Amino acid sequence: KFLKQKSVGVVGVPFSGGQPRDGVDQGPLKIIEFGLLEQLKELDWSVKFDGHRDYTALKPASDPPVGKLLNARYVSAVTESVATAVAAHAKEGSLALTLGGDHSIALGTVSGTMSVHPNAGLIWVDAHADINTPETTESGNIHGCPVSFLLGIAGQIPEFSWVKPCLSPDRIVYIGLRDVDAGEKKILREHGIKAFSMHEVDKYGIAKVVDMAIQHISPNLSRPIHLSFDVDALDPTVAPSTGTPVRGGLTFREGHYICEAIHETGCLVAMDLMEVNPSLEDDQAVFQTVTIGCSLVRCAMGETLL
Ligand code: NNH
Ligand code: MN
Ligand code: MN
Ligand code: MN
Repeated sequence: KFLKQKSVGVVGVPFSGGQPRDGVDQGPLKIIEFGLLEQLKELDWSVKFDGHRDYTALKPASDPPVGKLLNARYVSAVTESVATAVAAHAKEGSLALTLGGDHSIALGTVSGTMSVHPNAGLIWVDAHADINTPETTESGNIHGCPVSFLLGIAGQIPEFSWVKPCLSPDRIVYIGLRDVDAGEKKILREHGIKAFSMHEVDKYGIAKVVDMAIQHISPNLSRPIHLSFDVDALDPTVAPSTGTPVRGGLTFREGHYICEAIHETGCLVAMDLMEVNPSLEDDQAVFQTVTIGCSLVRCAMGETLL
């Protein structure tokens, strides 16, 4: 409906600077090695992949903390480049699929999507709200902050001058939250941001939750949808290889149901798959996490059970 053709532009972002654990930069490599691009071709998508990006040249020689923010210059440079790549795919009328990497990358993906689809709605599937501001962040890890930058509530940070507020509080909805910092709870409340935590998933069931989430950000399917999926939204028993696992997460089927239902809207214009870290846990855990990552993407892009 909002795409010009059944074509997907894949952006592989081997970047881990938004958080402290190495290895998450190997996520995109593993996912593509696993065969995701061929799998999407099987689903009749025309696939454009310009290779894994190399961001080493963007790494500043020195990147001292900006207030509490860690690696601010590096994160800013990489996410700006991601925004350009995502916007280019969106401009061509293709779906933009970004493979991370840590979730700070969404600063770039959502900016890129909104530059072409300015009224798009954002569905953020995550254990965490990632809405800390440079003031509220306890960790200084920018992967916990991208949403506040997108909303324009992060204040002016000269290092991030390229970021334009492109999201309004009524165009984002969360699913899967269960580890939200005190400062983030306050922000969610003050801005009236719609969030379905695991409590609501238990209470209403995933089908009703996804229905309400979609209706909130794309009433009557009137707006394009950007899906930002952090694998830590899933329970650690189904997606163990991620930097900040939190128990009590989405089941295998709940994760897939979200993607299937979003596909059915016909409104999906961009998807992020973030925080797959193949250096954490054993081989079996990595296999499980990469496998589920690929199958979530396939479901969002039209794979059905029957
Ligand atoms: N809220 C914490 C922070 O800001 C944790 C964020 N970690 C994530 N987010 N993995 O998805 O540092
Ligand atoms: Mn996240
Ligand atoms: Mn998370
Ligand atoms: Mn946490």
